Amino acid sequence: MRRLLSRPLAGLAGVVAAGTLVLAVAAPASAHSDLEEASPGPGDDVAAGSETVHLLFGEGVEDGAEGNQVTLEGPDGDPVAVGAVSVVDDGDGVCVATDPLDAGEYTLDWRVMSVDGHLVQSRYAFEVSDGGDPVDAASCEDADLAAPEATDGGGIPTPLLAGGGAVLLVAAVGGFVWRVRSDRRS
Ligand SMILES: [Cu+2]
Repeated sequence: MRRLLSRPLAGLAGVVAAGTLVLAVAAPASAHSDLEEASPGPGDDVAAGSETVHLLFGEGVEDGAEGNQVTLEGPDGDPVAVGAVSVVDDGDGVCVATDPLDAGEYTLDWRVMSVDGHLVQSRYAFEVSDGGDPVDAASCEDADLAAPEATDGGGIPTPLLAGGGAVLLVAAVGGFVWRVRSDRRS
């Protein structure tokens, strides 16, 4: 009798062990705050005049972390004013206020500090049109969202832009001097 029972039990133990192994392997990949839902989301077509973005993550976002940021690039690559990130959904989601969006193609860059200490980021594109769907941002309604603030575009720090300009200027002056010299030689 004991033997008859022990076989199915051993089989069950094997299944449990195999399941634990699968979970252990899968765990690191799901530990980050990956984007699970968004509105406007990737590939969405939302109504012109929308002025809220809601992102929902698979794990908590560190409230008030300096790394939390959403930037938005509008038609023709123009930066759109976006407010500071508010953490909602008991820590799993974020909301930002934007200037009212005109029709066109948009690229959204998000970056958040996951509660596991990892900075995660990605980007996606969506469309805005007169016939688009309303943004689903119910989670943002009770949040006291920061007013949209204009950025200097693309989230690139100003010193880097200034540095790039200086390099271009040096290259231009260098090229001019070289041409003058080679003209004199001929
Ligand atoms: Cu992580």
